[in-house]
Amino acid sequence: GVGAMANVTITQTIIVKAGETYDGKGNTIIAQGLGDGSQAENQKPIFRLENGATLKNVKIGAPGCDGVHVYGNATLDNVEWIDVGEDAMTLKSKGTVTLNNCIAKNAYDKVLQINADGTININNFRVTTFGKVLRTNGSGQYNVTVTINGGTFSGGTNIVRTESKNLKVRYRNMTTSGVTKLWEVPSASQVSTY
Ligand code: DGU
Ligand code: CA
Ligand code: CA
Ligand code: CA
Repeated sequence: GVGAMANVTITQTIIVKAGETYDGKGNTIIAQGLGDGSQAENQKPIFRLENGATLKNVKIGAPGCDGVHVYGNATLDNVEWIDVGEDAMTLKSKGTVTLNNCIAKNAYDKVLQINADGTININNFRVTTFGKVLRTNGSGQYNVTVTINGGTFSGGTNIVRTESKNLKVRYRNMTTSGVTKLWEVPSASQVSTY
């Protein structure tokens, strides 16, 4: 039958292998021993998604540790970060990541950390309290296309912050409130609606 939603305690990163799907069925993952959810680097991720993996219907509770690491392509459907840790999701190697109907709350700094070339499709994302919704790593000139189709972003510094001249962002149906500067990018020409 259909079980009630529950807390699931983990002591190791959950690995979703290439092409496989992890369906959290609405449960909340509580990590032990993977990190404290602070801004300390080198915390472990809650999930590691290998190429072509899907993560869905899951809440990530505190501590958020280093969130979700993605290697290649991935889809995240209905994932909620209740209290983002060091960051929520990191693209670790080149790929296309699609986030559908996800929620992220209470990110001290970054939500989506982009450390590789990629295509990031954001559909209906709700983020409250953040530094940057999306940040590329340092001064790296990553080739990134970001598409935001539907989003509510409240209480933060930037939607995108990048030093990359090779990042483009397109957006529509986006609502923001209390965001200091939407686009912190080398050139305004990198941002457009569609
Ligand atoms: O800049 O590389 O914050 O993946 C220094 C570091 C930093 C990364 C990034 C991440 O940018 O650790 O969490
Ligand atoms: Ca970091
Ligand atoms: Ca937090
Ligand atoms: Ca991190």
